[in-house]
Amino acid sequence: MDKPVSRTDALFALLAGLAGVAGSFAAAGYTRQFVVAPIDALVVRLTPGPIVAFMIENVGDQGHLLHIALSFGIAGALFGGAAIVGIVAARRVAKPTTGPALGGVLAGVLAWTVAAGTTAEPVLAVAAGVPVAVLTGVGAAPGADPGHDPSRRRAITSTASVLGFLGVAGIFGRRQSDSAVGSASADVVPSPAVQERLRQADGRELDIAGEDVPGLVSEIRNFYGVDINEFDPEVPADTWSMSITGEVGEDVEVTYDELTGMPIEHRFVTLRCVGERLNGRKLDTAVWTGTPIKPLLDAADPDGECGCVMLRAEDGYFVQFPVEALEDGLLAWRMNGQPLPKSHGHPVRVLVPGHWGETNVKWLTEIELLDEEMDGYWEKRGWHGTGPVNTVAKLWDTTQLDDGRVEVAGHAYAGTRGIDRVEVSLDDGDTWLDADLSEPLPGDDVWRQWRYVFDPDGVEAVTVRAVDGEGTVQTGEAADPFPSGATGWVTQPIDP
Ligand SMILES: Nc1nc2c(c(=O)[nH]1)N[C@H]1C(S)=C(S)[C@@H](COP(=O)(O)O)O[C@H]1N2
Ligand SMILES: [Mo]
Repeated sequence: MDKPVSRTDALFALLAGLAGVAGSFAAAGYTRQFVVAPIDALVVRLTPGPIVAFMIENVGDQGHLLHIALSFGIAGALFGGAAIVGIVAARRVAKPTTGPALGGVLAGVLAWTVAAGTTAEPVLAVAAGVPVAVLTGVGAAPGADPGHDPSRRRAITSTASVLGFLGVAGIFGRRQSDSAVGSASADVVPSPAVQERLRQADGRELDIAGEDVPGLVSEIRNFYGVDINEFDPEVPADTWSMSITGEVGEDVEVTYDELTGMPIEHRFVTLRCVGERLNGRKLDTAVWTGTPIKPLLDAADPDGECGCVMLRAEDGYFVQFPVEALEDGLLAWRMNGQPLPKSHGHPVRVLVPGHWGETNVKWLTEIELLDEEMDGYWEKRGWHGTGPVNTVAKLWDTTQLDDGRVEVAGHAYAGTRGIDRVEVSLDDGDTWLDADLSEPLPGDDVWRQWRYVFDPDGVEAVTVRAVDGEGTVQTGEAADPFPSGATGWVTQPIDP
């Protein structure tokens, strides 16, 4: 015991760290009550904008693994640190039995404080504190068997126990995750009105041979997801309410029951994320059920000087844009006839026609009318993603047909400008040919499918571009997603 902290002590701290995180997971599951969740939220919010933009553009969808790994590490280190404090304190007491017991209790209380303090869940925090306390006590106890290397034997048994504990905690934790709000709800039968729209979309789909082009309505499980949370907010519908505040004649507050009692609309609406690559897949469409936002706004009687509004959400997200854009919006609580899934904003989200995904606030809590423009969450980080979407034609599938010809297909989207036509070039942009286009679906903000079949002889690449409903051709000038959304034409090489 020359060094204040020996290698065995460090091993026990590591085990305590693992066991504390596992204990918290066993009690809370992969939810916001899990000790890693608030730490991760903090890590995400503190990461500088340029790093976030770099990750979105270059690491893509797996980027979240980096911050979640860091957050697991921080949580483990905090519990491990508590164990070290306990072990050192136990040595100070220098009584063979009471020392380790006191050290264990001290470490347990510290670990409990960390878990309760970060998650605000004192009851669930016990599940992190107890394993840390036990491992600290064992780690601090002097050896009982003089014939063997006592600390080594204890270390081996403890490691084995912790591994076993991790397994059990994993099972319990998974069960907790599944029962979190929304995710456990079974499919419901969509209302007849929604079913009719789903059939309508089905009927207007092009006959595309390739498998990689989704239908005109995306399946919920395939619908892209983008938000600032590793752990989605859990907001029960019966406790939800939303307020319209700030520069208004009258504050308005609505509960879920009041909202869903208002006039109902079912709309086809397409969403697209400003952060996606030119030919990326953060573009999807659903049938959304909700109520128009306009009557609620009118009731609040906005009189702010900037004509702008800040939307806020349960996860701390906020975004600011013109009230005018919001006036055509929908407050939605169903997606393809299902209750809005947790990951898409349960119980209520906003849909703003034709604007980038980031204005479509999930887990909405507040609409604040402003006097002066302010940056939203992403704008603070350098993005310009609150305006209308860029026009894009995606080339998501290239398929060799049985007769030797080649089919290219995808979706085209231009927000509320609509899609007038999609053009394909087989000669590097010299000449353009009209692609087949799916019949438009009703609504102001819906994508269309396109398809083109050609003889690949002598063709090296296919380029595609859309022309919007105002007659404007999708710009051929290439730009990265950051900060204003990708531009350019999608080109795919054709294998000879
Ligand atoms: N509360 C909240 N709403 C949010 C976000 C968020 O991080 N928090 N992300 C926005 C972004 S950037 C996009 S692209 C869309 C994506 O919606 P989806 O996940 O339902 O596809 O949600 C928007 N709404
Ligand atoms: Mo986005």
